[in-house]
Amino acid sequence: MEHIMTENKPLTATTQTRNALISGITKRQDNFDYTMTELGELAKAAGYAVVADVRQKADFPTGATYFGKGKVEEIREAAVLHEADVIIVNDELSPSQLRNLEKQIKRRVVDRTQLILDIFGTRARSKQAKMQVEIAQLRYALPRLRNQSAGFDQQGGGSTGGGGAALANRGSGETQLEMDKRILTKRISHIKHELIEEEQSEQTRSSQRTASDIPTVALVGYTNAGKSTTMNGLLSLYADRPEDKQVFEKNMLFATLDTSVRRIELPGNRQFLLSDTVGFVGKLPTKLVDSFKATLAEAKNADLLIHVVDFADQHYPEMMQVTEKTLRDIGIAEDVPVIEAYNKADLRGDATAFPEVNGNQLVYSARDDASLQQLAAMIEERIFADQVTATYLIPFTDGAAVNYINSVAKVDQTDYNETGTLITATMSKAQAVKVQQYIVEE
Ligand SMILES: Nc1nc2c(ncn2[C@@H]2O[C@H](COP(=O)(O)OP(=O)(O)OP(=O)(O)O)[C@@H](O)[C@H]2O)c(=O)[nH]1
Ligand SMILES: [Mg+2]
Repeated sequence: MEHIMTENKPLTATTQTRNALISGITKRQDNFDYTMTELGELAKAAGYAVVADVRQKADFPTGATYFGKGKVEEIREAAVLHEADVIIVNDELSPSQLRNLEKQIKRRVVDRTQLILDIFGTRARSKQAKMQVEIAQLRYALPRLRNQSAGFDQQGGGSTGGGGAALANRGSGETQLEMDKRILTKRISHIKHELIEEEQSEQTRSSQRTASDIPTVALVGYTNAGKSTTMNGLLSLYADRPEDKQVFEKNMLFATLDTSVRRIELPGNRQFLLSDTVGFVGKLPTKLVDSFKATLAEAKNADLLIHVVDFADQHYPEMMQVTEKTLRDIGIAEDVPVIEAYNKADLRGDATAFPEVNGNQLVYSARDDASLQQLAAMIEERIFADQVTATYLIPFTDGAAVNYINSVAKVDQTDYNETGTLITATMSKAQAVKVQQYIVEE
């Protein structure tokens, strides 16, 4: 079964750049041009050079071949002319559309779903992310398995798409196809099982966190918006421990696939946990969203979301819509408060002033300290909103309560009298409940 796994190898390291033709149907999408630009970016992220672009103006795809007859021929000719090895299509194709197109164009066809799965496959680093991506890839490949060769090279490109050809022939009794399907199905349930075990240990970790009463804040948003850069900026100003590592940030799509959680400590012992999450993109395959639900659990359980937006990209409104829709699909409660954080203000040509706050919106740059301080102040205002300030008289016999207050609260004053320690402190209601029997003044 190992040979199925090899599909996860980085494309660029093992294969030279392949030429791709990108293609799509306008349908009735307002933002069609943008989705094509993005398809080109996704292709580059997967290691392709985009050499041609063919579009069809139509309201609906043609059933059997997705594109109309004339357009299929045009794509075939353009592929020959521009020496494209691979045809990339802007939608998810049905298994038969994919097969028919490959037969007629005599090139490997990759749909948008496959492309995104490929990128995720090359970016996944942690065990959990790798398993999540592999499940999504296998679920995509299963209905697309087929008997040998459509008469062209199906290998390479790092995809599971032509999986049928990649499996060894074990012969006898079962057909090759049945055998391949059985192997894939078995592998899917095997990884699912492992993943559940992994997630359970993960859940224990995050429930331990909740138990510690520390509020959690999650950075969410479109890929490349600047979530990781924002996390790193906040870390460099407010890291609780110097050894807290910076997360990976890069100008590429899907730089982050794993959720990282770091502890931030604002002045006055105001701690919270900040998590950086996987970015979203238009038409993110539902299978992939499903598999990443566990990773995104951090966002789901958050007390506050920071929706990071690339304000320097003219398509930011569409990106915000996609993000909001994806969050709904994941089942993130609509009542979780959100800060809309319009990032990269420094890159806007129109001399946008920043940092600037307007209600729950912040225009800022993740590379600017004043901006990050402003963001921290907004976070503080929201997650520590239900704080109570009180004076506690703690008998000398309960040193643990004193330690607890010192570790979670913002302590305003400490005094001693003959019966115990008098502390005036501010902390969340949830924390205050634990020492409420000692309250002498509110
Ligand atoms: N000029 C400028 N560049 C920024 C700013 N914030 C982020 N960037 C750059 O934008 C690129 C993407 O940033 P990341 O922080 O990796 O984006 P991300 O949202 O984590 O992206 P994914 O992990 O792919 O979802 C990087 O090259 C950053 O250096 C900013 O405020 N100004
Ligand atoms: Mg990132």
